[in-house]
Amino acid sequence: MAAAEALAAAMPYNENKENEHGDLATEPQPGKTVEPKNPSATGSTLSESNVSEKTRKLNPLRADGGGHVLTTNLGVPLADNQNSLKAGLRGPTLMEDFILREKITHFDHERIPERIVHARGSGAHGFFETYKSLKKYTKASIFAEAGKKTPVFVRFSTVAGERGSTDTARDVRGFATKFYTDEGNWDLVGNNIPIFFIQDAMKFPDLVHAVKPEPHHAMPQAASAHDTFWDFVSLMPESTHMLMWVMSDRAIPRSFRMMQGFGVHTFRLVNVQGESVFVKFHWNPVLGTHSLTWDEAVKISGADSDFHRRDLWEAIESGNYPEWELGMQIFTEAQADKFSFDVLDPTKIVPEELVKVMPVGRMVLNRNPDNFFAETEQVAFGAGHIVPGLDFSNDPLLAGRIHSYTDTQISRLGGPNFHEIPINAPVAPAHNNQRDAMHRQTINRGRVAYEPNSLGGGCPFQAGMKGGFTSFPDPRPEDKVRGKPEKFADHYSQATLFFNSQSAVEKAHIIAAFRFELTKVQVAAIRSRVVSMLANVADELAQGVAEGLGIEVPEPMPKVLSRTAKPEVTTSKFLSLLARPGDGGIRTRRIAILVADGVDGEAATTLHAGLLKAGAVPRFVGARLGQVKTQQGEALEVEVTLETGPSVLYDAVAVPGGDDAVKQLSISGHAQEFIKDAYRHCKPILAVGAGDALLDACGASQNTTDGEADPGILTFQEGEAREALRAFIAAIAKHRHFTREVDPPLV
Ligand code: HDE
Repeated sequence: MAAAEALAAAMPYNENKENEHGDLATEPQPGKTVEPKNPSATGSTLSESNVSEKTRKLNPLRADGGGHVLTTNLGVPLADNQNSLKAGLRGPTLMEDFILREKITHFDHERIPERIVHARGSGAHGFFETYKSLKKYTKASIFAEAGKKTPVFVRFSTVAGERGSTDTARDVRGFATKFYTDEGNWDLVGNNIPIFFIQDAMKFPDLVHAVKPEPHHAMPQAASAHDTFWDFVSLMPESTHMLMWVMSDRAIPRSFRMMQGFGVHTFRLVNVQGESVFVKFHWNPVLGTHSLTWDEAVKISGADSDFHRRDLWEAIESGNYPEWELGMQIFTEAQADKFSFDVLDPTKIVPEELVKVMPVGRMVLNRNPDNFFAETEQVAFGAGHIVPGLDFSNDPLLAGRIHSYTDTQISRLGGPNFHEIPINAPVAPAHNNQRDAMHRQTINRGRVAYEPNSLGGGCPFQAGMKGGFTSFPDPRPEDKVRGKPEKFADHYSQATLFFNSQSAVEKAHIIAAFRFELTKVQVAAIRSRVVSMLANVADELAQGVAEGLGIEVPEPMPKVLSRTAKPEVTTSKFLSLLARPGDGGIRTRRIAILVADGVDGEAATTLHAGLLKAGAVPRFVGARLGQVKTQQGEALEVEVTLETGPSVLYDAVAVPGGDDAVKQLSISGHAQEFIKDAYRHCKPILAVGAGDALLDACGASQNTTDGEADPGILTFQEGEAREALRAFIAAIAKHRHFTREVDPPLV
């Protein structure tokens, strides 16, 4: 089904949709009730720990309410769900009303603590498919053979904002994937930026306290543009490289579907012989990496603070399943020892020129959660959730994470049994002697809850070195110390590499982002300290930011190392967003077609149909809902209003022409704003016939820019809608047309 048709159908909940996913439909579905395994098949009888069938029938984990009468939580049918029990119609409500009390008590406790970081997120189900066997490197069953499919659940998030905060804040995005492998759950809890602010877990609470709303007045929400954040990072030069990424357009993605993901740390792969190599994980989106502009991101926050959540949901509902390729950078310890940087330092990348990214599989997200709370909110990722064939490196940031995630789930999800919540439960059967605790679901049978035992036939028993998880020995006898290796102290080489690898437009955006953030910082000394840090990265950067703040570039911040190892590469083409355009299509791009009475209906419908056919989501946008009459005398249904669907919610805009329509639009403040914003945000703008006049009225026509012609402003004569459509599609596929960018922006 074409994207827009599906979206237009408003997508009611489809009970059968699990069956649309081909092969996976027959496989265990995380979050779904899994039928209990046959106890004899697991070799265990007395210690069988799955929920018994009887319990499941009595207490179904999934409830849809269809065809049933209302009951209390204990199954008592309700005669009246409208009125509390009163002594007389105008009398007091009685304590005796156990039905009201149960309902209100449950409601009072509906909220659970939000995540301390990454509170705001959106999730989806899907699968991962391995391209070819990686047995040479790892015994992980997920990578054992070509074509092997593993169910996944992914949660994307922002870091700093609270649960209800806006989606388009400038922030790192979480990209956490839970693989339900047949040897247990593996969580790749990554971000959309390949490095991090700090090098050691010891500093994480400080970083988070600094970036979160300031504690005295709880402001600002979901923003790093405030004093405490910049105070902290300017005293932590190791954050310089990460600041480059966070001030780049990476931190304002167009869509979760259009951003990369990274495991950040160096991990290990371990094969059946016990040999190990290092690995870095990369997710690359098929649609390419695309970003918003800052002005647009700010305005989207007002127009639709669920912008990314809605985008992900609608894409999946309309059958446009987001897809990423998983890549691995694999290298040996001996290679790593020769690098100019330390691979255990999470503030460093391994440049792709140095170690290629090898594609190993693809991930497709093809099912929205049935219930946000039960799945997306209760999903519990853990950096310590790994499976045989994978292992940790000694990255000191990773070490802290291995501890932190389980610990945080205990208070967030109310105890240590969070693994029993359907979204967290493995599809691989779990057997052990852990028992009891808050909210225990499993009814363990038998009297044996210890190992070794003879009374339970010795079950469950150790899998042994071959089948079980074993840690790579990594022999490195050294003294216990609190300290860091010397290469960790090179805080600037890779920040410079990143900046120098950006296009001119991206550099300008980074400078503008620093300017914006630091302008909001109240203490001048902090602003100046940040610029002194940037002076160690690139003159152009420090100069640009200083100018924006109205100060001189201060002395560069003293460096810890006077000499650093010569970097292997000084620019990397892989670091520019523009180098990752994706497959060049316009699928799921949202296109506004502005209409009013008298619109050229032929042009409008030709554009609408053509865009729909190309997989985009066109919308007739008008002053109010209802119909407009075309110049040909036909009726055209307005789908969205200028008021509820401003330009920032679209990727491109077309003005189909028709004298009367253009006259009306030209005097509408909303329509003018629409075009001006599309122009300011460098989006493709098409005018057919008289439509050109609206562009002129908004200062958005071709000749308002100096120099180069703007390939994103397209004008065609009346009757040329087909030619216009072709050119428009090509321009949309380019995403943005930055040749027109001027700073400060047009008013
Ligand atoms: Fe996290 N992080 N983190 N983090 N993190 C959490 O776990 C933590 C770090 C990341 O969608 C928490 O369940 C420490 C790096 C994601 O549910 C918590 C350190 C990276 C998510 C926690 C880090 C991440 C979290 C909060 C430094 C990228 C959201 C709630 C030592 C590789 C997962 C929770 C989701 C969430 C701790 C640093 C990614 C508190 C201690 C580096 C994507 O446990």
